[in-house]
Amino acid sequence: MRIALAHKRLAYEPHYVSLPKMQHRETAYRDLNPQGLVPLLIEDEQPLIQSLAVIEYLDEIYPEPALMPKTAQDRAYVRAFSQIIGCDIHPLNNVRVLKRLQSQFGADEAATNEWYRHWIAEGLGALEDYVVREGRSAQFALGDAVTMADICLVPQIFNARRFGCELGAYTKLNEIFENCMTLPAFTETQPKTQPDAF
Ligand SMILES: N[C@@H](CCC(=O)N[C@@H](CS)C(=O)NCC(=O)O)C(=O)O
Repeated sequence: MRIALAHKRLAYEPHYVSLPKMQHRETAYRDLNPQGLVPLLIEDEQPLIQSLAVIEYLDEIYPEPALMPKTAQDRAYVRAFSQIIGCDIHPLNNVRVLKRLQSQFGADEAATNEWYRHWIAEGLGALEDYVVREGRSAQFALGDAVTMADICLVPQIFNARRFGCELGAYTKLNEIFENCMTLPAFTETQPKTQPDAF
């Protein structure tokens, strides 16, 4: 979401919610997001949740530069790409899931990392095949303009690197990642630029 805001050059006031300190589970935060998950955007006193919904909202209200393509076919592709990450990869490797593996099933750090890497390999492997089969990508996931798909891919690659995943096989995804990382919207929002990054 921060990448979308940066890409559209939208000013906002950041508030940091610490996951290690479990601030996302505090009542005050849950009053805004009953799921107790980040990110959250408040606009006109209205809390907006779920990254993909918020990115599409931003694109509707602030259409330039567009993050969703013009044709229905391309939009279906961008949504499918984004949902492979946001709905099928990320939820399996979210902090609360990894913690639950440890607390309920006694998984140690090695087993947890193995779980993480398994779902990355399965998810990104399928995504690489999908992008190649579709043949719609060029510099970015769809052609030569940034879309929601790129905004989903880059943070997932950063996260996978943090867990030491082997990413060499994903030629097309790596190319897209490197192209994104030449743009200020991506470099200015990468994890190390966040004051509360851990
Ligand atoms: N589908 C939600 C997922 C939100 C989510 O899981 N965010 C993570 C951080 S990237 C989180 O808050 N994790 C806290 C936890 O798992 O306890 C979205 O796209 O906004």
